[in-house]
Amino acid sequence: MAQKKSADAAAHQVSAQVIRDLHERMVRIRLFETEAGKLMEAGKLPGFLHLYVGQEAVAAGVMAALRDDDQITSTHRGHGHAVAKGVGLREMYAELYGRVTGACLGRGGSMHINDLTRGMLGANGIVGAGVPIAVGAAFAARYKGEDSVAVTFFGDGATNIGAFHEGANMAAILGLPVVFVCENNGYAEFTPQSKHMLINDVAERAAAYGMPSVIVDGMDALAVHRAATDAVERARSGAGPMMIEAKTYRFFDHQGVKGLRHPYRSDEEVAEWKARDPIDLLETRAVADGTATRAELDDVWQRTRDEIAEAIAYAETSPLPDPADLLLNVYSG
Ligand SMILES: Cc1ncc(C[n+]2csc(CCOP(=O)(O)OP(=O)(O)O)c2C)c(N)n1
Ligand SMILES: [Mg+2]
Repeated sequence: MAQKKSADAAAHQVSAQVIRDLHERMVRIRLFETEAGKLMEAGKLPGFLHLYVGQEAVAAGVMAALRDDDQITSTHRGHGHAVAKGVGLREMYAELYGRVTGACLGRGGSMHINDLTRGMLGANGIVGAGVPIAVGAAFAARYKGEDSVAVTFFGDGATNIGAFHEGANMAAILGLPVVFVCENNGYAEFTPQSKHMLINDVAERAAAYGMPSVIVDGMDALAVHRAATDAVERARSGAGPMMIEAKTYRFFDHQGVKGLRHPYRSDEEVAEWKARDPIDLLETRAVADGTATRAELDDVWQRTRDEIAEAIAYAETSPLPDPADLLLNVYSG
């Protein structure tokens, strides 16, 4: 089955508009996450926080290739996908705070953020569980005669889970419009990939289901965007599912902000990946080729900072759910 290394992203001809779009999505994710991390450190957020910082090019590159009516499923590390798909920052922060104005009315927290109106079918605390949901969404779209595509994001570790294999096989055999996006950050919690599978490239697993795959530099938003554009077009045209494996890295720990006392990653390894910060890479390229000036890029950061400060204030001043409503919305029908 075809499996190819992605061609040089520089050969990917995109408009200045797309580059600005990718940049804006990545900055929104970065600032959303770093501020969420500070709130967690300050003891303001209940629950867990799996930060997405470092992996922004994947969410941005894929989402910029989607239409609004395309649908996605996400993971326990899902804020980046939600932000990039256009879920409101106010509703997201309010959910992290457990407030009634949150995306799940304050009942779900970080790992359940969803917004069906934006095609965000949900983060998911069960590793691998988003895969069959996306397959079902793609089946439903085709059944209804719609031409939307479903994208499922999952980690390297998730590809050891049965749900991934069942979903991949079913999508392939039914020729469904699903794009499988593996965000290979090299670790499942604290276990390096070499200790949880015997292959280097998760993309090899696609071949077992007769699905083509491509491997991309997950720190390069343009490379991801190129691969996603191809895979989405292919799926939408009826040619079936495809897998993209994006090699990436998370800059924070598996969960939370502080590093472990006994680090499982060397300082050198972390520094090497941070030197390829996906936002720096795109900004350097954009300034060098004249797509944007430094002042224009700085303006994006400032506008986003203001928007985020406003969203946090909204969340903080929102009420907690009323205990009398405890049994409401427990089941979905
Ligand atoms: C079914 C299931 N098994 C185990 C866990 C505990 N767990 C949470 S995240 C995680 C690692 C997932 O690794 P990966 O898929 O690579 O995602 P990453 O955290 O690297 O983004 C595990 C084992 C879980 N949440 N669900
Ligand atoms: Mg991982």
